[in-house]
Amino acid sequence: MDNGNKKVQKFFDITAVMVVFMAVKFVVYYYLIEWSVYSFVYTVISIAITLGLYYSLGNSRMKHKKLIFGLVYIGFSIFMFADVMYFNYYNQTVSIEQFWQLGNVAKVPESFVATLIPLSVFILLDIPIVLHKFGKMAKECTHIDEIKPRAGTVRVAAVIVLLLIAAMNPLKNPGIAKITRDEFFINHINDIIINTVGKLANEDLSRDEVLRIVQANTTSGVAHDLSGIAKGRNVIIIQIEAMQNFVIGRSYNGVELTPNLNRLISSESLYFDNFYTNVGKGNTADAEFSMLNSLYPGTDRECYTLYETNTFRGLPWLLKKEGYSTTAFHGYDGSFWNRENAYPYQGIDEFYSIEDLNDDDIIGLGISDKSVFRQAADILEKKDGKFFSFLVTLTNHHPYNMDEALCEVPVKEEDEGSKFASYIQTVRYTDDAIGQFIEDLKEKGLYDNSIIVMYGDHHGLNKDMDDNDIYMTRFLGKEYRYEDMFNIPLIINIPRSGINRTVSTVGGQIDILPTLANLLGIELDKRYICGQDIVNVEEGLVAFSAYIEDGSFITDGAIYEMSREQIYENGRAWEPGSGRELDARDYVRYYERTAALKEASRQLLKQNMIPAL
Ligand code: GP9
Ligand code: MN
Repeated sequence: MDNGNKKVQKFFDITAVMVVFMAVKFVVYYYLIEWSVYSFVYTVISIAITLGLYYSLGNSRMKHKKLIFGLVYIGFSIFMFADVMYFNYYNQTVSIEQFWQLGNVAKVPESFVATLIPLSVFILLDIPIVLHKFGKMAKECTHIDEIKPRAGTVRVAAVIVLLLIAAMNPLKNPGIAKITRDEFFINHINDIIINTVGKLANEDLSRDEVLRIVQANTTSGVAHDLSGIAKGRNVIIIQIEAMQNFVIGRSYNGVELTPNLNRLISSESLYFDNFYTNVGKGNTADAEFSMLNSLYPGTDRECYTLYETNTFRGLPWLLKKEGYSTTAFHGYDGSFWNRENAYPYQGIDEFYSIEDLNDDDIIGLGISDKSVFRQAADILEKKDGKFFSFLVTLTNHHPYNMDEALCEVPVKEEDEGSKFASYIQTVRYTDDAIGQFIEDLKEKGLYDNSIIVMYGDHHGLNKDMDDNDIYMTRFLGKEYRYEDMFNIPLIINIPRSGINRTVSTVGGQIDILPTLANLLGIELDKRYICGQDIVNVEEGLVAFSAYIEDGSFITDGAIYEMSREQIYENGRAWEPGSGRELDARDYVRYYERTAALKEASRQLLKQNMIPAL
């Protein structure tokens, strides 16, 4: 070994050097999942726990201790890496409940790469140094006969017991609650406890209790404005991938971003400008599920998988009863989000996915919106009788890469290379596709006798990613906040109705079914409906489940963000738009209502309590 190499090795043999690398690992971790004044404390605790394991295992007589420590160290480092990526996307760390998402990540590789953060490499950089040092220590220790048998095992067990007590926080100390939420080890142990033992201990509510909760927390008014106005019409629902409301009615560099949607809004339509996404971790699938059933999605994963074979009485079932045929179209794999298995139980009889359609034009993940719409119009033309048709668009999907020849918006120099610039191109493309679809419907004589519902599924530009806040704040001329990120358009186009109205009551995907049922003049059993008819209700309310802490919500004139440690008083409320701080205590009743409705939705689904129609 030459001198230089020896020097390098000696340098890495210094314990202080190893600890510095460990410190960098944790500082980078806490920095990437939101640095706060407490992060120093968390860093110290995390290093202490790591060193506790390092020394107690290293100085033990345990067999295969090098292998065990190596696996544990590499394992939790990878977990930390996953945490920061997940946080970058969802604003939350990974729960064991989310392991299922690994499979989906592989199916959207472009989005995965776009979510990587270069700085996070420091979370993995210390691994060879720590393992090398551990190997040396372990080797030296095996020759020491003085180590008491089982002494190391007892120390390892002591570290684990201490961690368990901190994670369970039996005295409900608010300081420890914060640590439980944010310190890497304690947070994940706490998560494992909640999702295993905690769930087993959760009590089920009786059917009567659940139905009482639903009725007590939804305000089903007596007004029936616009009732039956679209009775008997074909129902066409277009769920638009990642369509946010800020593009509506706006131009960029002299180009209108959504000319076709704007034209629809100013013709015979209801336009809801205070409409918000209520998706959980199941993103697109949650938006669909909530719209179809007027239930809150779970916070953990998509209901299409969790409750695939439950009985439902959502929109397709209601319409089937009225003699409608039910068809869905989506230009990606039928298996994604478990659609192909779940749709029959949702009452959707025919599903055209990429396997069934002509994949003549691919953009991003799958068939382009224009091609899917064209093929859908041809299929719908051949339908006998009234139809329900559900189209889920795809081209405007993160990371919004599209052939330059298709990009119609000239980008300003200051926005070049940004996600924002790519996003407005695919938005404009999808808008164009919708315009073409409307023309096709007219040409085929299907337009006049239809009601066409269009809404976004969730945000496209996460305010905490890709410097979106900078570009968006410049575009909006005001700070880009949650109320902008979660704000999606809902447009209900009713040709020949003479109706043109903007509704500003707060609503979400959860409210589409009751709102539409009123317009279609269909009777609903409100006991199984967690949303409300936002044409007729006096006060809107939508609970958020993802990208912001669970427990957050929006109502008319106020948005509330729950604290990370899930303590209502520690959260904050403000006025949407102006950002003016409000007193959160004035809104606690809305929090209670949303919590009750989420629990009712969960119980209805978990216990499969919804009877078939
Ligand atoms: C995939 C598409 C996208 O089929 O619906 O899902 P998302 O990644 O937006 O949840
Ligand atoms: Mn989506």
